[in-house]
Amino acid sequence: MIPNSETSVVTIDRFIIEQEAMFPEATGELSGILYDLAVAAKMISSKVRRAGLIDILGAAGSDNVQGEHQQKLDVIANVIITKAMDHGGRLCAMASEEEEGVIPIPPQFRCGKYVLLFDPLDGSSNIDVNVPVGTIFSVLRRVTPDGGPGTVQDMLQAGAQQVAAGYVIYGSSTMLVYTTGHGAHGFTLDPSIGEFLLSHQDIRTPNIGKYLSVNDSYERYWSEPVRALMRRYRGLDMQREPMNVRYVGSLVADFHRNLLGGGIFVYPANKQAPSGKLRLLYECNPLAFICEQAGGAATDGRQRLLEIVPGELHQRSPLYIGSRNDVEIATRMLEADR
Ligand code: P6P
Repeated sequence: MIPNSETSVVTIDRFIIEQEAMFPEATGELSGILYDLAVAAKMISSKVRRAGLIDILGAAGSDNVQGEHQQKLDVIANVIITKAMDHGGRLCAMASEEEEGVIPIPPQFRCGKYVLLFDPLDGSSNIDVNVPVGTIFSVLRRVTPDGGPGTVQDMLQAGAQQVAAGYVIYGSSTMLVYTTGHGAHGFTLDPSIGEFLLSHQDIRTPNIGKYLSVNDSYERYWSEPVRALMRRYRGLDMQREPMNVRYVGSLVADFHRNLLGGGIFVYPANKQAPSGKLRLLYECNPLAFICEQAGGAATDGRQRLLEIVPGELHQRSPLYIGSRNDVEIATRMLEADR
């Protein structure tokens, strides 16, 4: 446990260095990726915090009073991450929810041994109504030979192969939560000094949740086992106490509340979306890695989510993620759906 008192605040840089020191074989490349992501997160946070002023400065797609062309914040966030990460020599390729194909490392920069997949600003449609939004990222070790450019083959790995994963939530405060497989740790941005400070070391999520996060406007499209499962979570089949329903329609915000307070986020398959809505590689997998590191669990309703071998970059997956006991109920009750 790294001491964290008023006199010895732990910055994310210090934490990363001290975690790396625990692994003599570490080369520092993964640490460098995390540093650079923390810088990108601060830059995006600064843009998101000013979003409310966009009407004064000019809405996305228009020119503002200074005649500057306004871009959508998720496009801006995508550029920020891509430019922050493309020159460090640690990545051989990237992939983004905002871009169809693999994002190559510019030829003037060295290719490294990792690939980065990310959703630069998930839930961005909520920005206009001041609901928290988030960035989600996943890091994999390349599987193609070191040295050359990375390919989509480096991306299409099961989530269990992730070497790091994390998210940033731009809420009442900006928090970065990440794991490298040695616990899940949260850092809160102190805007007065521009530093992420350790605030939630070794997060543990309660085994039994308080909260149920689901958009039940899709109920008529769900299978009967899914409907039965939701009745169980709501206590309607008298098998358990009802869970409190909390759903803001922003994945990172709903996931983060449930991670800290205990609960389950559910986005089932439905007749309109047979694979669900959420993206496996850069939404479901990174959150599942963090959730398992915090003692929780994640499934697509059929198997452990991190064992799914993806077939395409933007593949979707049903998602049941959160408190272990609540996910196990889903696994049991959805067997009939197999
Ligand atoms: P629905 C936001 O668009 C998002 O991708 C996630 O952040 C969120 O959890 C989900 O979609 C909400 O989807 O169908 O409930 O509006």
